[in-house]
Amino acid sequence: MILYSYRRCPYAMRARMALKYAGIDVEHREIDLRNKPQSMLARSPKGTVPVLCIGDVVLEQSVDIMRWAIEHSDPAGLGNVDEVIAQNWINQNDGLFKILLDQYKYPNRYPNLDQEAVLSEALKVMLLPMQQSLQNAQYLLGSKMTWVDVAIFPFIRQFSMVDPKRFERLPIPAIKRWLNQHLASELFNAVMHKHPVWMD
Ligand SMILES: N[C@@H](CCC(=O)N[C@@H](CS)C(=O)NCC(=O)O)C(=O)O
Repeated sequence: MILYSYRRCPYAMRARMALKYAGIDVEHREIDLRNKPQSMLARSPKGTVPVLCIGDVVLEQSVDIMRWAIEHSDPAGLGNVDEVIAQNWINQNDGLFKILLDQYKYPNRYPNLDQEAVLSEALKVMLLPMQQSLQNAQYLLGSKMTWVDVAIFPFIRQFSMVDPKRFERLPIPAIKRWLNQHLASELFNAVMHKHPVWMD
């Protein structure tokens, strides 16, 4: 099994965490996003990571890789979710919030946007709803961690790192608690090792 990955990509992080959690060993191929290996493009022409090749089967969406891993093995019950609620969180994160995250992270690509307005939209569409859930329960879907926490955590991490001081001042204490728990977790740290770039 081969996983094409990029260390800092939040989609690749969620896939690596799910594979690690499920105890699935893969051949890790770290890519250079500006010089993608032909062997990856031949299997997945759309050219995004993560890509998991399982024999002839190619999984080229991070959520599909997570689901596949958890179906294989789910020792702590990460897959026990209400599918509709789970999918709503993922849609909100991978849709609107990801757009705002890019706008917030790369302000020079969006010179017409006001940073404070972007931040306030991000609070409205994602961070405040998360804060609401996480102040009522330890995890996004309740008292048990699920794959949705794992899937969303890398994006909140990225958001927090754009301007850590500004993030610290945001009125979202439950998210900070949740984020710190994931940052300190064995699972996350086990998938952040550096790999040399793969050459075909
Ligand atoms: N919907 C895809 C999105 C993956 C994605 O956009 N990955 C980014 C890196 S974070 C990528 O590979 N971008 C291609 C590029 O930058 O050329 C998934 O969930 O796997």
